[in-house]
Amino acid sequence: MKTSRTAVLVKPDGLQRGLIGEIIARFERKGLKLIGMKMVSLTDAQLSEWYQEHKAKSFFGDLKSFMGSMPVIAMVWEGIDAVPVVRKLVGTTLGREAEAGSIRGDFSMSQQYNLIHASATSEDAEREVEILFNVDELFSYSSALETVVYAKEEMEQLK
Ligand code: 3AN
Repeated sequence: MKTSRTAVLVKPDGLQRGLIGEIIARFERKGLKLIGMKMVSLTDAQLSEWYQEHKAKSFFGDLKSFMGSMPVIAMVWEGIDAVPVVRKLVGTTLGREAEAGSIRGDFSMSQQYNLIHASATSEDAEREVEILFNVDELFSYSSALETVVYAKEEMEQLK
């Protein structure tokens, strides 16, 4: 168990489909803590860095132009094991096959238009948070919900 933070983007299709509130609500209800959020237009340079692992893929150019075509909602969520917890809530890449109950499983039919990005590993999360946010755009505060979301010994992990 490890307290961690993870980067999330509501992609242009999520914005167009009016799913920002739905997506945020799912993370809130799970018990994750929002520590940063903004609307941002990602530059080509930011997207090249963001998707560096897909540089050689055939869809790289399309993916970048799609992601840069309109603003996205960038967020950072925090909690114990936040990276795998958020990935599970998001669901697998291909929306048609994603588990019912997950965000993609409930709302996406596509491989590219899959509504949302979530960091795959803690290392990715740290890199992605750095691409998106300045230090003064991330907030540390105690959440009133923490004492009912986590048991006492789990709370130790949050310190
Ligand atoms: P995930 O977002 O589930 O981690 P990745 O890292 O494999 O998925 O892919 C990053 C993004 O690239 C996906 N969210 C999706 O928008 C896009 N993508 C992945 N595979 C394809 C594909 N075969 N064709 C078009 N776009 C794709």
